[in-house]
Amino acid sequence: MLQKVLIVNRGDIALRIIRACRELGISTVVAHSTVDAESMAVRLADESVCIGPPRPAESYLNMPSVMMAARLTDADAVHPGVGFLSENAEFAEMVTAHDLVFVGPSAQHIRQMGDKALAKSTAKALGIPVVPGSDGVVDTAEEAQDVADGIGYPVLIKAVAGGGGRGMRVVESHDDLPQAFAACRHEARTAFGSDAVYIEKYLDNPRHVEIQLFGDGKGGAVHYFERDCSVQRRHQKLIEEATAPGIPDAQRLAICEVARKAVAELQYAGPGTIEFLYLDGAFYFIEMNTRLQVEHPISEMLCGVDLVHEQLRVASGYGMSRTQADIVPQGHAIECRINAETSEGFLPSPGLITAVHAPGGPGVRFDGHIFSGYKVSPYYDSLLAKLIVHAPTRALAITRMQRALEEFHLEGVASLAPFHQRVMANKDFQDGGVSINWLQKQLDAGTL
Ligand code: MV4
Repeated sequence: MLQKVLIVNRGDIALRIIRACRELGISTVVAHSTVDAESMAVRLADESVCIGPPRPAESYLNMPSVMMAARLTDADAVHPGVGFLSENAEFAEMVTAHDLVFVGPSAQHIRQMGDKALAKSTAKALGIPVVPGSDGVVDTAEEAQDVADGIGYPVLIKAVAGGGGRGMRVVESHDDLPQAFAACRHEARTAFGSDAVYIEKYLDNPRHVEIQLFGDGKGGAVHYFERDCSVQRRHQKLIEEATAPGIPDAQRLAICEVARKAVAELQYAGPGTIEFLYLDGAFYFIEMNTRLQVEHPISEMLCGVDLVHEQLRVASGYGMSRTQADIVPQGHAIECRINAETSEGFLPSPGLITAVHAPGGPGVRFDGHIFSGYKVSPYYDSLLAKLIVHAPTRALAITRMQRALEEFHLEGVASLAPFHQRVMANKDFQDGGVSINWLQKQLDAGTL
């Protein structure tokens, strides 16, 4: 087993990794910025090392500083967590070049999936259904018009280096295309340093359904079923659930199996997520994330697994603890992301937390890093805690989430808890299967 892991992250995910390491007897070092010196992760880790000032570019994204921290503390592995350096192929390479274990997939797989056009062609070649569109990158507006005329409007121009909602443009007609094409390329060049784009049919009002996968790096892979992450605002997921409601079991299982086979074929190592849009009864691949995701706990609760244990096992060369037959989904799990934002208007609410009480009881998991005296910093994302519930049925999971949200108590900063209560009580949400535009429509209409 690995002996000492350097955790290059903060907040609840740093705690999540510390907890898994503790249970496996692995020592932990948390690399932190100056403002995070008093964090719960620093308190709970065996060691800590400051890697720079608050701004992420100077600390959590500062590769030389991180490598120095690994060397100084004699770590034998680096865990990037979620966000920050977790999908940076250059960093994964650097870690490996220094004879340290990168707890994650190979740099090659990170790079392959980071190029969204290459990810799509790879997925297609592996038998995964994709959105109709260009065969890879499109170089000229004329070529783009030919593709778009063929698939029909509206179409979406997407940056190869984009993802997570950045670098996309909808085009309604043949005549609108050249201007949008030029603008999208320009934006992509400015934002990502690459103006490569590709074209897809624009899917109107789909659901976002993603599959949790896990590979052993040697051609073995399992899936941990799917999550529905459609309740989002401006590309920020707010509520996720597993499994996806209202999709026939046979169809869910079939797409999970296609995705599992693809990841096995790739000899992919560690956790990964294949994202789909689901519209009119069909799945369409959009992206693959080559990291642990924020919402991984709902799959853990559904399947009774610890995905970070699995990650550390595979990184240590022990292989996965289960085969597909060992993975049995039970009941239903829901996660609410409790951000330090107002529940009316989603305005950031930094400041000092003066009191907090975490919910508990059967089927409730609170993955948070907050405590009384914690200062919510404006430098980082505003996630205070993930509240996850598990229950035998979806209806009981909603009731349990309502009960847990009632127990949650916070003073000093605003949170999304009241917003989540409104969603849990909403008829559309309770019916299940809302689309990615549902939340914004409700907010615009003042019906939530
Ligand atoms: C799309 C789409 C509609 N049609 N692709 C946004 C983030 C990136 N992961 C892909 N995204 C989308 N791709 C086609 N062909 C709509 C979105 C999209 C979206 C997807 C998932 C979750 C939330 C979203 C919000 C707006 C747009």
